[in-house]
Amino acid sequence: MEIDFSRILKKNKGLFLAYDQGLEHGPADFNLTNCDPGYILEIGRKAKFNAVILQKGTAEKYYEPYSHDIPLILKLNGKTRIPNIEPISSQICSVKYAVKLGAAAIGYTIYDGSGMEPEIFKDFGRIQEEAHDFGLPVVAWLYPRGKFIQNENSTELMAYSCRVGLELGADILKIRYNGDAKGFGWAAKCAGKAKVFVAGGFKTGEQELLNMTSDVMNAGAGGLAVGRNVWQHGEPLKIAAALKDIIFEGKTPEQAMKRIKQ
Ligand code: FBP
Repeated sequence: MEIDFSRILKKNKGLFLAYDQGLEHGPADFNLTNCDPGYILEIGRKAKFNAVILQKGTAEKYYEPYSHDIPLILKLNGKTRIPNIEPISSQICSVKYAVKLGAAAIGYTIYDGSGMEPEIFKDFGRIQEEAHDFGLPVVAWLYPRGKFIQNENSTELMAYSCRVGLELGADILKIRYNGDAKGFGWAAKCAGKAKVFVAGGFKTGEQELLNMTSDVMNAGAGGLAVGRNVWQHGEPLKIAAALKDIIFEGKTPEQAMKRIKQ
């Protein structure tokens, strides 16, 4: 079956709003406002993100009223930051159930290089085929982690993660950017026809975020899947508009900054 990207990408590009941090990091990322999934979905709707990324539980309880306004990327696996074990993110939702919840794509975290890699790859192989049978794009978080990884931010591993994602059959690869624009260009080449998206990371300064977005877009990224830098921002709609200016309109960080200052 043909993979349908039309619900989550515009001109082959996208800006996704990530909100799975409650499980991954715990409520330490939240305050009284952004701990409410309804607040995040309102940002997603008003700022016209291309998709929101949720876990099963938040999608079940909050997504339905927004289902006509913002496409859903449902994360099928997850873990907390608590156990000190080799990284593995367990599957907690099936592709079939994701479809039932209205997902336009599914998300899956792969810790490439982890001692649990054989199990992770086996599970991913299965869900990738199931998702493609429904025509759903597969978004893979590719994070090199675990006791065998010496420097998870190396350029070599950034490119290796991209190649792993391509060869495992992911359609969109969500990786961390290490600040090396030339290396990112090589990583994007290694991803072949898979699209490379960049995670936002810890909340940084606006200028830094816009510069990063511009650098990766110029180096071949397909967009951003960002969370904290938007929903921890005092003016999430303005920061989203600035990111869209760079991703979809090719504006410079300086031009995009006007969105925030206006
Ligand atoms: P942020 O933009 O907030 O960094 O979110 C991106 C993301 O990939 C989330 O989807 C995920 O919950 C989190 O980062 C995982 O980050 P890590 O494994 O580095 O703690």
